[in-house]
Amino acid sequence: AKDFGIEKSLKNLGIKDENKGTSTGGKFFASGKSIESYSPADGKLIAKVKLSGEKDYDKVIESAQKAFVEFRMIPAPKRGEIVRQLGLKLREYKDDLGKLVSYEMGKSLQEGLGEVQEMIDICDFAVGLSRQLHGYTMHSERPGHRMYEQYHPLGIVGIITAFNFPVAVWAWNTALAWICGNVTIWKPSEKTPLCAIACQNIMNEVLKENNLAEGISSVLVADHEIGQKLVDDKRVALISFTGSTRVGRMVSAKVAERFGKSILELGGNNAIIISKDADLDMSIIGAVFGAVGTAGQRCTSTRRLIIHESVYDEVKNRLVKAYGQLKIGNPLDESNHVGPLIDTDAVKQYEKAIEKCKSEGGNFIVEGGVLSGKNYESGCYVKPCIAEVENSYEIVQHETFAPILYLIKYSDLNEAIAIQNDVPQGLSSAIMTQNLREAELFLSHAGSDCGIANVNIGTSGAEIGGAFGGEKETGGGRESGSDVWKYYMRRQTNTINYTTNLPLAQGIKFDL
Ligand code: UN1
Repeated sequence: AKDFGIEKSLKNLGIKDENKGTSTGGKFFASGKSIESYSPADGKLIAKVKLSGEKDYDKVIESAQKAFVEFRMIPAPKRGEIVRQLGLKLREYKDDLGKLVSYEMGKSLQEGLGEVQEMIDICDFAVGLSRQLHGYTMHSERPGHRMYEQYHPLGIVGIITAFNFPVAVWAWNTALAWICGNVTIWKPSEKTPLCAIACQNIMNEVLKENNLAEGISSVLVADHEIGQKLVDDKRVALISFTGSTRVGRMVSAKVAERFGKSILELGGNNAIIISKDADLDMSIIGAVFGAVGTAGQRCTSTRRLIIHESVYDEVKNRLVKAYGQLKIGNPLDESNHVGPLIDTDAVKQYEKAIEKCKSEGGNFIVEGGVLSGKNYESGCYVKPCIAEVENSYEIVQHETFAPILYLIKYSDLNEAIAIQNDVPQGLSSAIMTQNLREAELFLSHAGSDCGIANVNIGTSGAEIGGAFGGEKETGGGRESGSDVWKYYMRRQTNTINYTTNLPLAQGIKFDL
């Protein structure tokens, strides 16, 4: 038996022992092979899923194409109403879905619930936005002419997501895509298939209650070959991809080759600068949560601390003490701070990174290690660890999805900013300081080169209202808030002549 009431939540979410991985909004179907989803929390089998096969793929695309023709004609605020209803349903299912996220992915229950909250928030945001898909109007250089700009739906949006935010990233994309008049096809991570089926079940209820066509919201729980098909498919106007830089590089090239659009959310290598003028109590909490939250498996996780020499020893000692207090265990048990990694492959990556760090000269002040024995039967629990390093180490330049925190010392803020920027990735960054000059320099064009730059908060836990994403090898994409909706639409400039003359622009004369 599974603990923490998970059986009941699975039932409420429509997860059976054996599930099928494809849906276009109605019944689930699948013709591919079967996979099993195990919980990294207790190592138990949660359920089986039959994957989508090639012919399921074709069916999904055809159904999406058909649905788009209808869906784009539904007024945007009416599409917003559908998203509003999804937000209401998510409120109803929040506890169950948060619990499933925690159980299947391994993040703490608090973070699982937080993830569902992000889904609810983006729905609310999108509802308001559905009446604000504004374009500019501008003055024409020709008399009796009017110019304006409008945004039209793109078509099919393909959403490929990672295991670490198994539900929220789908919602960031779908909520915007739908109000913009697109239809969506989701290929979730194979590591968290049940979270995807649960989301689709919830959306299917909304679609059914509104008598909406199949094909508006589809899911393909499938292997990477089907993912590749989606990326290569000319009928898919936009690919929103969240995952590693390695895979993102291929996705980016493939989509560009066919002149498709892409939104890339790839790796991060996020640092907090802890200045001589930092509030150290806040800094420690921010750093520890950033490094060990979600067991270091957020793309926004804090991987590096760049600490001023005058406070270095104190920060170091306080971190060692804080890490000594961390409770590692079942993420559904709210007395634990740190849950498991997603699977034993991730554990191997963690071990390899520690070894590599040591071989490059890293000095571990909090040792890592894999936990075993009672309560750690899944083999996925590891100890968060801390190493003193040089920023130039190969392993420090690389994103390891695990709770390994690197400490680097600095003496001058410009040097700290240079260190913070001197990695291939550019997602999130932060400075802890009470000094206005330092904060402003960090945020200036001579400061952080990341898509996210914070003052006196950590690197993770971005709110949905802002644009989320990063520069350099993070891929340059933006998701969720602000004016990100524009990525999900095609832009059109319109010029209308309401006179009886036909003057040409640029003063060109052309008489017959
Ligand atoms: C991710 O890790 O892919 O900023 C997304 C955060 C979350 C999103 C992380 N709101 O930490």
